[in-house]
Amino acid sequence: MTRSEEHFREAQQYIPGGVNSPVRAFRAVGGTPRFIQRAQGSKIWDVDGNEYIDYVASWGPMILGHAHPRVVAALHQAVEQGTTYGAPTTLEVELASLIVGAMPSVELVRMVNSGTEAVLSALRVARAFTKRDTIVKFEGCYHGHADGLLVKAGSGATTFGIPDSPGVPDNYTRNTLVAPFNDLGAVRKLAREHSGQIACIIVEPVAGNMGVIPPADGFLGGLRKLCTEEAIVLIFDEVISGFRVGWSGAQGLYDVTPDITCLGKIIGGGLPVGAFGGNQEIMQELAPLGAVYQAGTLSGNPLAMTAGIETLKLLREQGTYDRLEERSSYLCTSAEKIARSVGSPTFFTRVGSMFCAFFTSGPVVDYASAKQSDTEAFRRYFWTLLEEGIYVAPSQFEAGFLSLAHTDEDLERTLAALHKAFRAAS
Ligand code: KE4
Repeated sequence: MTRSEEHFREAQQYIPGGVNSPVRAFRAVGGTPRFIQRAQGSKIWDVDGNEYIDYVASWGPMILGHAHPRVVAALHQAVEQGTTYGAPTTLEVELASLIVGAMPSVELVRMVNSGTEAVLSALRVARAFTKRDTIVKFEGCYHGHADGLLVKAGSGATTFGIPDSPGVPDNYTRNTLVAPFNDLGAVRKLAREHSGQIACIIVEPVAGNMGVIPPADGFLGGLRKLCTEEAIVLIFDEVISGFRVGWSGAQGLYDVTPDITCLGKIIGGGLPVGAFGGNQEIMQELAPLGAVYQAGTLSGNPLAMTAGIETLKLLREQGTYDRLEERSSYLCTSAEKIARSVGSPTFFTRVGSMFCAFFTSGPVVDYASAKQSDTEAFRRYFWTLLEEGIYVAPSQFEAGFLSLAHTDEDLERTLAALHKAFRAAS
């Protein structure tokens, strides 16, 4: 028995399914999840001493690579000053100013402790601001596990085939309308049918929870136009894409400005952080300025702020996104050639350094087409890669991520392993 198997058996005695987040349990691919001992740069090591080149990046945050020396040093210094005070600190102001400077939609930003918390808070503010209750989301988009959003969610919910989670009362989702991603006509139809009732439309501007699906040309701009015409709050959930696809996220890349932006992952530099921000008019609804209540014991805590500040400062340095773009393009273009050479029906998508290989001939443009993927072929692909020391997400419906720490050697080793993995999948 491997140590991961031993630890997994023990973990299941104390933790539901042995994990603190379902997708980590490897249920979609079978087998035993690897218990990770440590990580450095582009590598992670499991408790059996196996080394892997990591393309999960803790589901997105680790864009610099793991344990970046500047982040570690800053955390060492910060922890000597105490871990949390429950009082204002200059660190919160520094991270907030970095976010305001980077994100066109954000004039005021509130820190929270997860992406879920950022989204549920943003929905509350949007409903208060518009005095409307109905929200629109997109099938296959995942915005965390807040009750009203667990409707045809992506990520683990898709992996588990639980489009609607038990435990969510019907009246919690009665106000949630769902449209297919990239289908502007469907959204316009909902807006007509529910005219004057829709508080907000929330979208992952680059879908990252049903695999990676870029927005169709005109989709985001069309949502912006519709929301402006109907006085609907447009929320970009940039928990993944924020600071991933560019310094100004997807809103900068596609030049479409939402009313509220939700962030997480990268802005915490590997510590628990979420944030939501928007223009002054909307954000002033929030206590203590306005009446919308939202709070958090550890919101803006010094350690998470420190890791986030150091991460963003490093990302702001010249050429980081050009380097990520160039290397991600090389990896994915080469992988596509390999898949074609072995006759593996795959459809590749990529935006910046987030990407996906769907095991279907495609095209993949929304949840329905993503679900055409052959998850059995994906399972064979996953396990072949893992045995070759390449660690990708244990689900077809997640994103792959490249970091600034991945070396040329990492990419060449990965491409060699992909030859075997695509053969195993086909
Ligand atoms: P958290 O509550 O997990 O910090 O963030 C929720 C969330 C919100 N919005 C988007 C676009 C997200 O992708 C997420 C969380 N992403 C998943 C991975 N696809 C987290 C991994 C997990 O659930 O363990």
